[in-house]
Amino acid sequence: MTERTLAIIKPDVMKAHRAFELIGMITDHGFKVVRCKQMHLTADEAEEFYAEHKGRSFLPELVEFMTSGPVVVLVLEKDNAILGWRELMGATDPAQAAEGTVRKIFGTNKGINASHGSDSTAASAREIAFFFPAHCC
Ligand code: 3AN
Repeated sequence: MTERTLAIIKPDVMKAHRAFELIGMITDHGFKVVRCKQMHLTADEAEEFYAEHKGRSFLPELVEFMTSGPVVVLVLEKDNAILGWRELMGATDPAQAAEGTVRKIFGTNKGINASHGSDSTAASAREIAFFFPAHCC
């Protein structure tokens, strides 16, 4: 079934000037990029986006990292896009990620890990609406 999922190219990849290399990897794997924008998240936006992690010890570090520079936010479309993008990203910790995955290639550690991907249908709907409200595009 054709699905849409939300991807974020995190500030580490942007700082390394490798965003287009990563987008090329995404399209080479058959994903269509149906929305795309660069933005610089505020701390409020990052906290709201990661609301499910409220109270976790790593949240302040995560918010600091996600607001440390621009990100690129994309909506990807493909058959089974949600699981497919999670698989292409690899494990949260780049050290545990399989060879050839985004986090293995672009990530540094569990916090600085190159990309985000929605983890369920409900999350993809919430996250796509968060960044691309219906009126905007
Ligand atoms: P994933 O992005 O693989 O779904 P989650 O949902 O467990 O991982 O965590 C969301 C984000 O929080 C991760 N992408 C990572 O950047 C950060 N994170 C998760 N666990 C840690 C940790 N132990 N230390 C630092 N950052 C973490």
